[in-house]
Amino acid sequence: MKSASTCSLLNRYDQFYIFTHVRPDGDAIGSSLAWGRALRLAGKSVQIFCPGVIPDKYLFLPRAGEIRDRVPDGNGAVPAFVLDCSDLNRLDYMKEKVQELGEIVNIDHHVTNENFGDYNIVDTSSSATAEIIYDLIGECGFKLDREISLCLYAAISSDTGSFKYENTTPRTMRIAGNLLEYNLNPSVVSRKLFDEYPLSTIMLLRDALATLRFEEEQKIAWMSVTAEMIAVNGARPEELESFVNYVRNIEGVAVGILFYHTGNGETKVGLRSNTVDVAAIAWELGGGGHPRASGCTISGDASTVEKKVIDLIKVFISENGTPAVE
Ligand SMILES: [Mn+2]
Repeated sequence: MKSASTCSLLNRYDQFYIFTHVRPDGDAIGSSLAWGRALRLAGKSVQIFCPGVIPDKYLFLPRAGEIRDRVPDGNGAVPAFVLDCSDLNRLDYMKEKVQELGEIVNIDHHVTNENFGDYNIVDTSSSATAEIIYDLIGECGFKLDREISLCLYAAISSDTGSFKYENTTPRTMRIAGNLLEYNLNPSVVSRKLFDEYPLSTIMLLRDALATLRFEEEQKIAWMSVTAEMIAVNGARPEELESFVNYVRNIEGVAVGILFYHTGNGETKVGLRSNTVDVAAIAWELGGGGHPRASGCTISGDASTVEKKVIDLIKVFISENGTPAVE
C-alpha cells in the first residue's frame, strides 16, 4: 500500500473532500462516514459527497444525513478522497468537479479499479473499502471510536452479505472482531441492512409471489411484476432488487427469473442461478452480467417477451444440463 504518502498528504492540508459512488451501498456510505469522522477527530475540516440520494436504510449510520449531493463552487485546491469507485464515471455528475479540485486519492477494493488517482490505495484482497480505511486509520495514527467502528462494521457487513460471501476472510473477521470491541450491537446492524423492509416492499412481494409459475419440472421458475403493481402498493422499482432471489432459492430451481414489465413497452428481465451460466443466457438476449446473476431489457408485448425468455432457457438447459450445486 502507498498509505505513507497519503499520511504525508494529510499533513499538508486542513480541508478535505470525500466522494463515493452513485447508488451508494453500505460500504460506500460507511467507509466515507468513518474516514470523514477519523479526519475530523484529527482536526481536519471534511465534507462528504455522493451523487444522488442516500437510501433510507442507511440513515441509522451517524451523520449519514449530512452527506451532500451537490459540490459547492469556488473550492480552490481541496484534495479529494474517492472511495469504493472502480473509475471516475462512478461519480456520475460529480466527475468533472472532482477532476477540477486538486489531488485525488483513490481508495478501493474492486479488481476493475483503473488507478485513476494521484495516489492509489487499491487492495483487491479486501472484502470492502472499509477494511482499507481501517488499516489507513491505524497507519496514519488516527483514533478509532464507537462512531467510526459502527460505520466500518456496517460497511464490511454490507459488502460481505453479513459475513456470508466468499470474500469474507480471516482478516475480515479479525477486523470485525476489533470493531465489535467498541460496544456495537451486531444484531441492530444486520436487521437494518438485511432484515428490515418498508411495508410497501412486503406488500409488493405478496403480489409478486402470487404470480409465481414453474416450467420444466420446476427447474425454471419466474415471477412477473407490472408497473401497476408497484404503483398500487406505493412502492418504487428499486424495491424489486431482492425479489428474484426468492425464486432462485427454491429447492430444485435451476434458473430463477423476475420479469418487470415497466409499462413503456419494455420488460426488465433479472436472471439468477446457483448452477447455470445465466450470463450466457442474458448475452443471447442482448444483456449481460455475471455467471450467477445477469439481466437484460427486452421490448415487446409482455407475454411474448416472457415466452421468448422461457423458451430460450428451456433450450439452454436441454443442451447444457443443470449441474448439481457445489
Ligand atoms: Mn465496496
